[in-house]
Amino acid sequence: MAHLHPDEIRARFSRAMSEMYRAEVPQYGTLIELVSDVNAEVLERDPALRERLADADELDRLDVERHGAIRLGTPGELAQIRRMFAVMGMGPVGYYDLSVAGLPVHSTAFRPVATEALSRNPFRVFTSLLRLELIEDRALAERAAAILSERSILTERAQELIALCEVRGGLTEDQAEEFVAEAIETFRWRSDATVTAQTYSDLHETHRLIADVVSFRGPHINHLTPRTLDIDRVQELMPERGITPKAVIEGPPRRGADILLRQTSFKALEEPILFAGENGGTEGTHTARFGEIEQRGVALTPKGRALYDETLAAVRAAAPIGAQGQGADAYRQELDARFAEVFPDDLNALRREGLAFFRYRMGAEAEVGARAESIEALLASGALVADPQVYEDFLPVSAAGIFQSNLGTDAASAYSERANREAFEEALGAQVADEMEIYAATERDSLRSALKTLGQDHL
Ligand code: OOG
Ligand code: NI
Repeated sequence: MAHLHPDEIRARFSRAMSEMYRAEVPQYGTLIELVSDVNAEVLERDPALRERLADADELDRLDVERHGAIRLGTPGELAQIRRMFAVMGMGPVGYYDLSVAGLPVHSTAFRPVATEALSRNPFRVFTSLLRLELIEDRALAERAAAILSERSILTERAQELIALCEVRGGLTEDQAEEFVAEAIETFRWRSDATVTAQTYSDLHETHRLIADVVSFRGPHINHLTPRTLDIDRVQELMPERGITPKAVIEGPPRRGADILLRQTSFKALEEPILFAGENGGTEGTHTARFGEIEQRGVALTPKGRALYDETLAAVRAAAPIGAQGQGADAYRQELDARFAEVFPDDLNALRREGLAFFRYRMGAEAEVGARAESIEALLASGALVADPQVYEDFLPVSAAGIFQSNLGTDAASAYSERANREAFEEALGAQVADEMEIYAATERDSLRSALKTLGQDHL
C-alpha cells in the first residue's frame, strides 16, 4: 500500500502539537496571533521582501513554521526519540554543549535536511539529554537515575508503529494518522508528578532542570516557537497583549541583512501540580513551560560564524546583563555598535567575503548561449540569482540564555566546559550531522546545477 510522505507526517505532527500546546498554554495562542499580525504587516510594508520570500519558496512555510523543545532523561529515551522523529523525516543535526553555561545537558536539533523537505515543513525540535554524571551529589544522581528507569515515554502503539515503519519503509495514511495521535502523547503535559513533594524538592534544590526532567511521566514539550519577520516589533507589542518578554533578544542585533537567529521568550508559567504520596498526594507548583519567538536570517560559513562568536563574546564581556535584566540598554548599544563595526550588512558583501551561505538558481534574465566570464558576471546580469540560505539550526549561547530565562538565573555555573559528543552519539545510536556541511553541500550543488542549466559548466 502507498506510504504517506514523511514530510506530510511531519506537517500533521507539527499541527497536532501546535493545537495541543495552544490548548495547554493559552498565551502561546496569543503569541501566534501577534506573530501572524506582525508578519502580515511586514509583508504589506515590504513588497520586495514578499517577492524574495515567494521566489525562494519560503513564503508558504512561514505560517506553519515553528520549533519546539524537549528534555530527556536517559540515553535510551534519546535513542527512542531519534527513531520516532525519523518516521517524520527528521534527523539529528548539530551538537550543542550547554555545560559551558552551567546546565547539565547536551543537545541536538531534530530537523528535516533536504531543501525541498525544509520548504514543505521545517519543523524542528531542540532536544536535550540530562547529564547526571555532571551532578556532584552522587546519591541524588543515582536516585534520579532510578526514578527515570521506571518510566517509558512512548506509548506501546507508538513503539509498534515505529517498528512497522522501519521494517516497511513507511506508514500508510491510516497508520500515519494513528502514529501522530500516539506520538503527541509523549509530549503532553501531565500535572501529576511521579515523585513525592520531598523528592521533588531535593531534585529542585540540586538544579531546577533535574526536577523538570525527572519528576514527570514524560518529556512534556516546554515551548513552541513561531517564526516572525520582525522580532523587535513583536517584543515591543508583547506587553500590550499581556505577555512579558525577557529583557534582551538573544543573538545578533537587528540588521538590514539578517544573519543567523534572533530569539526572545516569555517567562515560564507557574502551574499547579500534584505530587505522589499517601492520601492522593499533595499539591504544589512547577514552572517549566514558556513561549518563544524567533527571527531567522542567513546561515553563516565557518568564517562568518567565527566572526559572529568572537564579536558576541566581546559584547558580553563589555556589557554584562544582570539577573534582573539590569544593563539591557547598554548591552543593546554595545551589540549594535560592535556588529556595525565588523560585520558587513549587505547580502552581496556577505557572499563575496565568504561569510554566508547561498543557494543559486537560474534568473529570469537568463540567456543560454554566450560564454560568461565569471560567476560574478552572471550574477550581475541577472542570469544567475543567489538566495540567502536560511539558518535552520540553533546557537548554544542563545539557547543557554533561553534556558536561563525560564529556569530563573539562580542556576549555579558549577560545571566547567565538558562537551562529550561521543557519549551523546552513543546514546543516540547515530552520529549527528554537521550543519556546516549541509549548507555547504546545498550551495555547491545548487551552483553546479544552475550553471549546467545555463550552459556555463566551464565556470
Ligand atoms: C531549550 C532551550 C533552547 C532554543 O530555541 O534555543 C531553545 C529548553 O529550554 O529546553 O529552545
Ligand atoms: Ni526554543
